[in-house]
Amino acid sequence: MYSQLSLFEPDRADELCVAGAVVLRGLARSNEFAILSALQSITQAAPFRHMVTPGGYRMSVAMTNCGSFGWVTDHKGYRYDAKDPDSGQPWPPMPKIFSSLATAAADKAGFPGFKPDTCLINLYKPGAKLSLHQDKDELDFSAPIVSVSLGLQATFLFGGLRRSDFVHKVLLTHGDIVVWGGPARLAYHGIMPVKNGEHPLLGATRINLTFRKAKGETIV
Ligand SMILES: O=C(O)CCC(=O)C(=O)O
Ligand SMILES: [Mn+2]
Repeated sequence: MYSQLSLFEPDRADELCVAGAVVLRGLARSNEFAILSALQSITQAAPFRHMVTPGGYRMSVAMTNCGSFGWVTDHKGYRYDAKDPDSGQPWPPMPKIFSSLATAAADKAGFPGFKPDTCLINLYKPGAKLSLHQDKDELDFSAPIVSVSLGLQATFLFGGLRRSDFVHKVLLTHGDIVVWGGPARLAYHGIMPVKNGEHPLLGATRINLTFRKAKGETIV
């Protein structure tokens, strides 16, 4: 199970072990073209947008979603919604290539049978960041989070269950997948401001796909 796996590769001095969290280096690379092509269809139907936090702050990360639900934020709060508030339409369905990858990654990390019902898609331009936070708007914390990095590299911050806990820094590059669940499911995490750069496929852009189970089985 998850406790046998470590988040951070043991041969890298800056990367330490956290129970319940794993980095699967480069796992998404072999499907990169299929993933990017599926992403293009999603963003044609549900374009990236900068959402606003309940406190009125415009997020530097642009977001969209696919799947049965989408994570949204506005002045009313953070929540999952079956419809894209910009179009009033359901979010684009989750492509099979996405759900299969998420299930395979979770399985490899020791969380068999993961079936995400939502994928939050984050787009970072240089300078964009995500402050330390917990993923806690889901009803089901027994399912892990599967987080796929594409394009420009970024420093991932991974702490503990309290905001004040020690924070590990992990460099994530194109194709890396981080999975966290079990004792790490509610760990604080974030992304440091993305540095300028040019990725061969994505240019000056980092994309992150965050797969989650937003709703409990009974109400899906
Ligand atoms: O971009 C990432 O790697 C992390 C994204 C994240 O934590 C989130 O969307 O909640
Ligand atoms: Mn998160």
